[in-house]
Amino acid sequence: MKIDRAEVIVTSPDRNFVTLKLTTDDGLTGLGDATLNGRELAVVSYLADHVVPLLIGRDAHAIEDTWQFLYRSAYWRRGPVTMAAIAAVDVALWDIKAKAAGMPLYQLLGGASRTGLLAYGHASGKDVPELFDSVRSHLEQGYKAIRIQTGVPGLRAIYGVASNVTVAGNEGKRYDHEPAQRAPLPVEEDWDTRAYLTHLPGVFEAVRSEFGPDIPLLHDGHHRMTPIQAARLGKALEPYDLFWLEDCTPAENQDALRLVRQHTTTPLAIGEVFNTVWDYQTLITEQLIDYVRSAVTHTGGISALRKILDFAAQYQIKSGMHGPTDISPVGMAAAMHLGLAIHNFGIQEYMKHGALTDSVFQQSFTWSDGLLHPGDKPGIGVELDTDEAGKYPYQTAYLPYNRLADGTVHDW
Ligand code: CS2
Ligand code: MG
Repeated sequence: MKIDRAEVIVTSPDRNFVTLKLTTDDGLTGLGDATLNGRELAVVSYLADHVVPLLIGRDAHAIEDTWQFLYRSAYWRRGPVTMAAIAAVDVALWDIKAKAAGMPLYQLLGGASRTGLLAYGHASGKDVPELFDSVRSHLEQGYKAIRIQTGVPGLRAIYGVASNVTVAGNEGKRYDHEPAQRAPLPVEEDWDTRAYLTHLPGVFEAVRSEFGPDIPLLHDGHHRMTPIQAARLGKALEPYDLFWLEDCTPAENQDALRLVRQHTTTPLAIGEVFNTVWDYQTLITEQLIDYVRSAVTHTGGISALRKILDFAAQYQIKSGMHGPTDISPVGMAAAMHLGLAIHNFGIQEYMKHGALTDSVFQQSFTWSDGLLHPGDKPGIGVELDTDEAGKYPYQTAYLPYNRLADGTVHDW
């Protein structure tokens, strides 16, 4: 079975998505997500100009060889663009192989290790009353775990608080999930770590007293603290028993997490911006984290993320796959199949895509009683309606960036 055709499909229903569609000489098709939020066109070119020409005529069953060929023959290794492109090829080939076998992909990955995937959603509010409304809404939607993000007094616009984000043409809509804004330039947000560190423990005190001690609560520090600040926050949040504190400090310097780990027992999740196992090596071998945050889309695909998670399993570290709306329905489906099969599954991030996105991508996953399941259709269970996709051309959109009060650019 040979790869006969490879198409890079860019569509922007609710946001920009990049999808690779492979077709074999006997008519089977496979999809892979190659969406890199804010840098989508870089991956489009990497795929269209440098990968697609190499794929035509290759054995579609040779997934591992194709992965190794694309990784090693490029000479220049790693990086978000390269690994998103390789991920798209990898997932599309797994989709094809599972269709050829007549099985849902998770069966080829070892079969189901659980009945469904615990998922968490993003509750947010510019203040505590608005946050409470969002938590109640997520509980009503059936979420059994909830991420908590709020505004900080004195700060104008802040990550993760939906009401501060207005996507052009959607003014006034509440965007719980789409930080990338459709505009020619990135939007500037403001930040003050001291104000944040002072404010946040009181927010979790209020949430726990309103909603009780049992519901798993998560928080995303979004790379903004120094290690000692992260240690201080982790310690301050211990009374509120978080499921995890995410991206507490930039982790290019993996050793920085040693300092955080020394000071707090709050579980730590890191890795959504990582793209190979080498980004995790110290974090895993020294058990400096509790959850691997990578998405299939950003880490070289199912073949690569499976290896990372099997490595992490030896150190009692679990999966916490990234799943905001900039992971497309194809990327989400790949995550669900992998998450269902591995033993060390932890939790799956699940931000619901918009209606327009759902009209472009026909999905077969289920969401019930707080659990996701990829479904049992052969392959990954997603089809892309190319006519619908064609209605929504790419629109320039960037993630915001931060400046401090004195104008210094800061991690967003
Ligand atoms: C966030 C993301 O979901 C998360 O944990 O970190 O919303 C992140 O900001 C976006 O995926 C960036 O594209
Ligand atoms: Mg995050």
